Amino acid sequence: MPSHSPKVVLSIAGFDPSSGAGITADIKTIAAHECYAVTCLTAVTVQTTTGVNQVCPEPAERVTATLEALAGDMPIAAVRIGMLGSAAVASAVANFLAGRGLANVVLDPVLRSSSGTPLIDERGLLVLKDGLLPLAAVVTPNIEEAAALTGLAVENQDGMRAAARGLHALGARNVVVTGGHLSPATDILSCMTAEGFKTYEFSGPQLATTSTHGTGCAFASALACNLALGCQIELAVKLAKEYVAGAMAAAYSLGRGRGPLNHLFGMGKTSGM
Ligand code: PXL
Repeated sequence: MPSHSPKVVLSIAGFDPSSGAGITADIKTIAAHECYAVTCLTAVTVQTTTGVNQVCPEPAERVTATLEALAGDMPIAAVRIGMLGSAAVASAVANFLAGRGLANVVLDPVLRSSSGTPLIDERGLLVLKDGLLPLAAVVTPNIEEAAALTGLAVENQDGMRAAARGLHALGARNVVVTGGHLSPATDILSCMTAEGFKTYEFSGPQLATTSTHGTGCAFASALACNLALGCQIELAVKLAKEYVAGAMAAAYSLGRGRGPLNHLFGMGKTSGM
């Protein structure tokens, strides 16, 4: 029996019944990193691999009560913030973080599902930008989210770098703009340091797969785990990117739409049958 306690990683996200994205997917990613997952539900969705049919935000008071109860019970080593659903829930999360000063907060600024459904309202986007961005250790927009948050056109690596600067200007300490749809698939990490901005580039092959449902959730949760485990940001991003690539490469063919990743690909044989 392991004698040490695992690092506790908190996922603040929505519920996707198909477990490709959201809190149930995050639990798998966090378990795959040998951390302990606790969760705070922000919204219930009805969705499958083919798309999102319904979005129902949770009451903000329940979000606050959940976060305060968890933080009072366990030492939280990292946080992954995903879908927020509404401005009220986004404010509840921002107030909690401002009061607690937790380390290793990874903000995945989820605006739409991969199938295009809005997962936050207009006012919520403003709270995310003004209230949450400055509290995060790292923000992980994809290209579309980076464009929506900065108002810049982001179509290539130069655009990703410019958007990262724009996000620093909004108060973000570290920014990863993920460009999984680019060829080659390139992520840009931009860090605000005492000596100025430092930029790192991570390239990998673009994987020919339709199993892309929840890649953003998996990346942000893996990054939170790596930070919780003590990695410096550059290594944490590199390992998170490798984790997502591995989970995509090992994905099973499930569902009629964009299939889920195989989050637990590192756990040996998944079927003895
Ligand atoms: O892939 C984004 C997404 C979709 N659906 C739910 C989520 C998230 C991200 O957190 O929580 C329910």
